[in-house]
Amino acid sequence: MEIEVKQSVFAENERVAAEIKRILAAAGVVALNLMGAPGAGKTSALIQIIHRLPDCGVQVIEGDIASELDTLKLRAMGVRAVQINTGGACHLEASVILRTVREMTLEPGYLFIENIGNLVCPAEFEIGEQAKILVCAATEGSDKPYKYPLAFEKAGAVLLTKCDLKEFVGFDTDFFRAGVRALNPRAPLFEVNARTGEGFGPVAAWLKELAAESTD
Ligand SMILES: Nc1nc2c(ncn2[C@@H]2O[C@H](COP(=O)(O)OP(=O)(O)O)[C@@H](O)[C@H]2O)c(=O)[nH]1
Ligand SMILES: [Mg+2]
Repeated sequence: MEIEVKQSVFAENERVAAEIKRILAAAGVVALNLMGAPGAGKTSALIQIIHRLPDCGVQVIEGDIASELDTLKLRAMGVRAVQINTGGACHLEASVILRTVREMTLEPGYLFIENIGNLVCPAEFEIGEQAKILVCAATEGSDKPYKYPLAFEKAGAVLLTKCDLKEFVGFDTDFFRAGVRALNPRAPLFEVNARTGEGFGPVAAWLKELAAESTD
């Protein structure tokens, strides 16, 4: 019974996600779903990414259980950002994104959706994105692909953040990389430091390729 209910929830979510995809594609918008644990560095990475996509028509939807802190940070940079507060829900669902997208003035470019900080549930729900970017911090430990496989399996790209802290937390890069590769042979794995911006050039190049592919 529980399985049946879950399946119908996923099926309805996927139907709505497909509708979002149609709306975004018609508007020339490439959507990215940023997932990762609370504090992994999603917003910090997004800020670095935005710096490397000038004049690319960037819009952001910020998902949080509470507060507008990340949205205010982005708006202070001149970024068009909309806040969703779930009031407790641990992931964003397509129905919420559809409502939000319908209220936005869409312009061609990128729509980054920062999901709720959580390494589990966001991976289960499509929200109309072209690709999921999984943000995982070195401080979370090198075993995370082994313990939270779905998020890594579904990632279009993996951002290993806080690489400046690797040496202080004894991060084992080879173990982490092997875990990622076992689940996801193709997704690029970018090693970055959002404090300095190191490593974000290749991330921006990947995003530009993705946009070019989607307009082909
Ligand atoms: N040392 C270091 N700190 C980082 C890095 N990225 C983010 N942080 C810090 O980690 C904390 C959480 O970052 P935030 O971007 O808010 O994470 P979010 O909750 O995933 O959006 C903040 O204090 C950031 O300054 C990084 O690459 N290196
Ligand atoms: Mg954030």
